[in-house]
Amino acid sequence: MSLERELVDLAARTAREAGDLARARRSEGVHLAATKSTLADIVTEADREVEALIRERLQDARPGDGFLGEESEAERGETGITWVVDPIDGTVNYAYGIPSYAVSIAAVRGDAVPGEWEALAAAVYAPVSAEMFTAARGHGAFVGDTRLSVTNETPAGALLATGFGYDPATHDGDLATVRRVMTIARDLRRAGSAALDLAFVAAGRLDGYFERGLKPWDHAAGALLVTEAGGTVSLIDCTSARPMLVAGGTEVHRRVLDVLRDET
Ligand code: LIP
Repeated sequence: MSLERELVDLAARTAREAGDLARARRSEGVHLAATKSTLADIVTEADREVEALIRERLQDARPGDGFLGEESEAERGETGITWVVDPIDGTVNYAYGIPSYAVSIAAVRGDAVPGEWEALAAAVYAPVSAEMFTAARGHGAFVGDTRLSVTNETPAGALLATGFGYDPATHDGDLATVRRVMTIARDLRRAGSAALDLAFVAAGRLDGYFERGLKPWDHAAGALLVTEAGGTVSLIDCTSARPMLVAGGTEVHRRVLDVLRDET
């Protein structure tokens, strides 16, 4: 079995167990553990418990790998492989009882820096729909056993998704960006989970996605789903505090980039 297939099998097994724990905790009632960058940037006790489970399972299976997770200390490994993990992506949805949240687990080779790493395997598991999105580098992207493919034709305009950060001071600028991108869109969705937005682009349920200010764990797995489904993903303005991620079929990706570049 190739390394990529070994990693994706481990990622999927772990994501499923972690997602089922998250769903169980949600049914028992969610407890706020802390706020982070702003009052809106929350972490629940379930976020921390789920990440601890993921970390333990991955460490047991592959001791020596690195780990970069949203809720715990980063750890450099010695195998050249780092796990990039968002235990509950869509945390605010999760806290409010909105079912659009997912466990996002990616295995990357090289430094755990977006744009520098080589993503090898990805699993995005949505516990409420029980949909498991997976990709192994060079082997395609799937939901369950169904192969995924991005859209290419958008005669009525592109169905796009985006998101907004937790800092209200950034909302005005992000809305100005939305206003510009809407010139090439048929409509816009804002579901609240970058991992699921990217999985939906890979599945052809969205034509494209753009968002400024994502963290590495928000997009590490979803970006591989998109590229293994035939799409393109770019991270621009990388030197800024809030890089912009753009994902889609090649034509939609290009058109969004063109609009964003006209903005500057
Ligand atoms: C979330 C992203 C979402 C973004 C939110 C937040 P979290 O990640 O998935 O796309 O709009 O601001 O960053 O905080 O739920 O892991």
